[in-house]
Amino acid sequence: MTRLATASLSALAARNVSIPKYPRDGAPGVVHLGLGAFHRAHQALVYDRLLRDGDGRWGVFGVAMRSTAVVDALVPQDHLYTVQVASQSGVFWQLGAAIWETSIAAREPQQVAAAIAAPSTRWLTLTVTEKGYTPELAALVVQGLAARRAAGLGGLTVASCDNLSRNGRKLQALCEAATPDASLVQWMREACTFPDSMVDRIVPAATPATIAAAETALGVGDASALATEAFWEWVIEGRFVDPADGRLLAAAGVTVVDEVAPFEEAKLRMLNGSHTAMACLGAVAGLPFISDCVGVPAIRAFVHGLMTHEVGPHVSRSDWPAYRDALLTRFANPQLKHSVHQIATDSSQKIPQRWPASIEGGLRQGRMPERLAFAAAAWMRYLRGSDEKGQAYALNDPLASRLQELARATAGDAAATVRALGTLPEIWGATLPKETAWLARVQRRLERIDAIGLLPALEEVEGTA
Ligand code: CS2
Repeated sequence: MTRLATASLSALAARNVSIPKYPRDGAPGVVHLGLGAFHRAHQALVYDRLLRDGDGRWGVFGVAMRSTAVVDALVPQDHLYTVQVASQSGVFWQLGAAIWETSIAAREPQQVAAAIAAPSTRWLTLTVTEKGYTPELAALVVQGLAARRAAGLGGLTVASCDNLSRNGRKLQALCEAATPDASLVQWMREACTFPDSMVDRIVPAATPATIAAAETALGVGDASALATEAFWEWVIEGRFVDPADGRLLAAAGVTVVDEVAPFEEAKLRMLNGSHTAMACLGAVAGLPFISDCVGVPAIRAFVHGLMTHEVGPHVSRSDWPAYRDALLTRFANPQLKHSVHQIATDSSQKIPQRWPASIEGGLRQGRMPERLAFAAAAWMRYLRGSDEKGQAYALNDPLASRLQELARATAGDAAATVRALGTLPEIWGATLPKETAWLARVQRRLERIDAIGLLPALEEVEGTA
């Protein structure tokens, strides 16, 4: 099988894949940190669109933070890859050509800093996951920015695109804390911008099945092939070093706004909050994919009820009922093999962004968030590391060993589990560990899950909520 590369592009053209005509050997204008599936199927395709429109400044220097796998697959393919886009109206394949150079931060930090400091670079975007916002990350960014300043170059638009609320502000604060040099901090404030942004597209981790589908559909081997949905959204705060970029991004389909918070809040709590809930339920019940979860009527009713009664009423986006309905359709997309274990990865870092605000919102109004209590109990059951069918699975989480130890040591004693896991401030915040009625409800749900199984226990929630 011929491998996808510049030399084999005619094979793709013969299969009706649109081949970009732009040159790919110029100097990249964007450095992107976090070269995962999400970036390749989302922002890199927005940059591809800008490049196709004739603006050569959006080529990407893509940085994998640690793993070498993505770069190893892309390099022999001249950094080309294909994306299968699946919606109700059918499936089509798209070629991603915006990534021009790559590097691995853990192996070649100097190359990454040099790319940030390159004269052609105008933007720095990041998808490094919730746990990636470390002092080491900030040190790398600041090293590159400091070199720009020393060389007399302009600043960058630095856009965090992770699922964190106020992600731009957080990254800016982290960068400022990374240097003792007050004049550099001042320069970052004056010469750079750190807009908040919300990105959305469901992109499952690549699977051998997607790679096989690419071979069949396209007649070339693509070790980087990805599958995604048709929907995508990028909402960004209109603070750019070059103000003209706002208009360019808008023309490529990006939503440029004054205030990202309402979009970000609805997305984190409704989409991601439902995802994490389904991930825990599905992992415990032994349902492999999100589409399997929403295919179970009780889980679908649960997610609908969760968004309708426990999340939607506390978000500021007034069109949330339509957003909810669209999400349920997206979750049900049978083409997306979105693994519950992928989403359950790093739950300790995700839950704080996704659940507590809704729980606290309900409690403040005197309403017990029954479904979130069930989700919290399911998470505690999930941490034991094997499902109800007896299948063991690995926990992937920076706190995995501590959480699993607590979950296992207290298994069978729901009160002890909730005392151990329901009171961790790094996950639940300052308030919820003291909400005794809430903790009692989580305990009750965990008792029922253990007594009769997750799906029967779920039916009881729908009966009472
Ligand atoms: C998911 C997200 O893995 C997860 O935690 O909830 O990656 C989700 O698919 C994206 O945020 C959708 O935009």
